[in-house]
Amino acid sequence: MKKILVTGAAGDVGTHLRRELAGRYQLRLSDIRPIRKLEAGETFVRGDIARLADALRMTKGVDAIVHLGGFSVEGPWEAILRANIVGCYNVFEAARRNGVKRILFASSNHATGFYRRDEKIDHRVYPKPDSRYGVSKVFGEQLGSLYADKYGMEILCMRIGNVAPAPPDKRRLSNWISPRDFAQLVTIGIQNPDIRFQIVYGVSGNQRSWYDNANAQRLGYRPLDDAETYAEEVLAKEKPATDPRAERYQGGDFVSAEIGGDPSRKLPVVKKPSSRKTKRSGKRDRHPPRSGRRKS
Ligand code: 15L
Repeated sequence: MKKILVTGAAGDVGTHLRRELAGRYQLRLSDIRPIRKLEAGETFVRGDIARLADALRMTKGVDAIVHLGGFSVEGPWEAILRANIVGCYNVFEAARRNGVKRILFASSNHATGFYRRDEKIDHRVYPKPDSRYGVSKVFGEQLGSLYADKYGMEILCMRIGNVAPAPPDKRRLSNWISPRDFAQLVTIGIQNPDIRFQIVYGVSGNQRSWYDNANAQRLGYRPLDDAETYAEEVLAKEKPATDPRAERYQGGDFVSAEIGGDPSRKLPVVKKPSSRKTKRSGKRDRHPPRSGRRKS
């Protein structure tokens, strides 16, 4: 049975994953916080990924790593830097030194949170992070790209939406992922022999999805759940939006956090060297160009 390290295992996502993967793998759990109750097939290594020595200890002798550890929402730069930049680097570098080839990186929908909700994006779009947190996820993806190309490591970046038993609000009707669908994606990430460097969206098969998740499907992902099952209940409870920007962009309130000023003010016009005219009005397009694509 494969031995899998799950970093950040004490968090919500880690807790769902432990339950879903029980019995399928030997799980080595790590976190900066203690995990008191271990189930059969689990071991625990306490440590801080911001320390390379700890990361080396955690990653020794495993077959693959599910890297969930780090700061999981927007936060002060020092916290993001320590956990998500230094910590992420240490996990990748420790894996390389210990000969662990495969890493499943918990990226986030906030790596592309500044795409509008009326756009459908795939894994090739240029990142548009909506926060320092989002920037740190883009960093992790690009580190994965480097380690795949330079050192032959096998990296799956999962741009995770919201992992929960049910979608909590309207925004999450588009980016929710059920624990069992997340576990399916993780299992593909561990088992699929063809992964070199891939980006997928960690979302269920939601009718209101903002994502073309064809890349995940190509790797074998067949989500079982759809947030639409909960739509009526969720929309009945939904409070009116307080900020039009949070409503306009996929990242929600990660987008509007710290912008300050009048929320109804116009969005900044992005100037481009050569002016682009819209077909209908002949006026300059106010929005940034759609989907600058990642080179393959
Ligand atoms: C994330 O990346 C966060 O880790 C999680 O707490 C949620 O806020 C999620 O995104 C989301 O966008 O719903």
